[in-house]
Amino acid sequence: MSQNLSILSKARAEYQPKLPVALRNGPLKVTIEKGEATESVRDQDAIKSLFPNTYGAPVLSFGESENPVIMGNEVNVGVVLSGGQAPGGHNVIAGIFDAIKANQGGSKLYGFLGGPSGLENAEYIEIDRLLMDQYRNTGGFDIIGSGRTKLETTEQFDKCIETAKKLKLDAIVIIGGDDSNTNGAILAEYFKSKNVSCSVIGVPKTIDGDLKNEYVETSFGFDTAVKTYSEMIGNIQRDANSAKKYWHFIKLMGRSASHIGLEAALQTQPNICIISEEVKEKGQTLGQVIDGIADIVAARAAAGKNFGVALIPEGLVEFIPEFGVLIGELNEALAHHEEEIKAAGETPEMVVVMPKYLTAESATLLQSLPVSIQAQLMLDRDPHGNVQVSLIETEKLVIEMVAKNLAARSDFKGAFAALNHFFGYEGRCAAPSNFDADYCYALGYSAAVLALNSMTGYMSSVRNLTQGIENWQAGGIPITMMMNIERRHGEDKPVIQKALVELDAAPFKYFVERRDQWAQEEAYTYPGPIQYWGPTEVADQTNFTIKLERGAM
Ligand code: FBP
Repeated sequence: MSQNLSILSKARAEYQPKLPVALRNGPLKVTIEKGEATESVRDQDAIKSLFPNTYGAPVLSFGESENPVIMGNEVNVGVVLSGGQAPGGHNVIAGIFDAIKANQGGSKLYGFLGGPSGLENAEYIEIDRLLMDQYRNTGGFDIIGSGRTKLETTEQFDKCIETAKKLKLDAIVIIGGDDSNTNGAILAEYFKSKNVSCSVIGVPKTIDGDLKNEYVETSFGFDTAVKTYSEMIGNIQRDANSAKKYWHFIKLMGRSASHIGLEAALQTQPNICIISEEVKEKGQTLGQVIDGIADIVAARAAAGKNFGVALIPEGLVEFIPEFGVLIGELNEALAHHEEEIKAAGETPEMVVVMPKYLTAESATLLQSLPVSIQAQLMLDRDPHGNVQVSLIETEKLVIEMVAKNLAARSDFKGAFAALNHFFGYEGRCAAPSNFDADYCYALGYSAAVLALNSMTGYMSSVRNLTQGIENWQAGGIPITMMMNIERRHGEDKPVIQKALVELDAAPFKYFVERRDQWAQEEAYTYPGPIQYWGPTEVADQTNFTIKLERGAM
């Protein structure tokens, strides 16, 4: 396996990620300080009963050790990449690789192919130095691939045990989002209950930025992805402000939470940015959201400005209460009356049949939508027959509805020429920023230290991220500590709490204080491309979200 290296990749391969002080002398010269026994964030009794072997473990903090270096034992570690790509994944693997090789040159790192199914079905490669060196500081997950198989059944767990035994694994590192880390914790508990002496350790990954809490300051990949989108948004803003003839509606990835949209807004200061969590909190209807956008378009037009930039989060429609009801009713109708609805033919004919299975409110909402969106809602189904919300072209929906809204205003005398964009895949595999390159390498290195010390059910953690790398604090957080019970697919499940945008937290407040000014003025900022070399205040910058959340600006 080899990859074609660009000039940047070749030069970047030379970059040596920086490590927190405690890890700089190698994995053998690390002390582990154990905190108090921990509790889950909520539902303590229920979580404790589900995790009798791993619940309550202490938070671990790594420190520098004065001990002389004695060669450690050889270990075998397996690594799996789970879910959507996020910049820096290769550096997590490099961190694990370098740490276990520094511990003992004969240690082996296995990479499971194509995500969790590779672990389940024992499809793997050994990652050697030659292979590893080609992927250092590069974006993507292509060294071993990723996948979205969920490891959640006893049968799957038993197959993982077979894999662990076959490869004599001391540890499995699961690099994933909230669901994958939840399942990692369940796997750790299962291994313990079966006396399988293989640790399971998680690493927080997702560009969406929704896997974070008091101990996990950010998920890796968010920084790079948002900087990439912000560069593109800045470029579009400059074009809009030069040509002065288009409105650009840009949908930004982020399946559920609006962290990406909010951070991109803080970096670029657009005229409009919708935050799904705010829409939900205010109980806004789609009509009200559209009205608010149209008001800004109209006010700018009145000032002679028929142009602007609006950011729309990918998950918006799911946060609009009436839309959630409509989607639920559509799923029900299609599940119970599929034949009749299908027999009616495709939209617009379907639209005539469907409403009789909907409440009056949902029928009205459906019929108010552009026909293309009605088709997406009724025809694009996932393998379980449900509406595929992530495929709804929200940016086009918004444009059509704003145009209709403006056309109905007798006092609107401006022009509304709108273009749509969707930024998502453009950022998920970008070459990691220095922040993500360093953070990921440190997360991987810490995961290896946890593995070498037989710690299981932990998430690798690096904290104090806004304080300069010399102050970064590496360690491990028990995954059960982040859990609560939530209703999923009709069942109560232990899950890691998803972190949505908090409306009383500093990043959102910062945005709210400025957005009215940004709406009417061209306060645009143009962040430009990620800088990999140069002054530290340029090349090693983190992002607004983490700085505001941590009180660092
Ligand atoms: P993860 O939660 O697995 O990190 O993936 C996040 C994400 O990038 C979302 O932002 C997006 O909605 C989704 O993946 C798209 O996934 P896919 O590429 O599988 O369609």
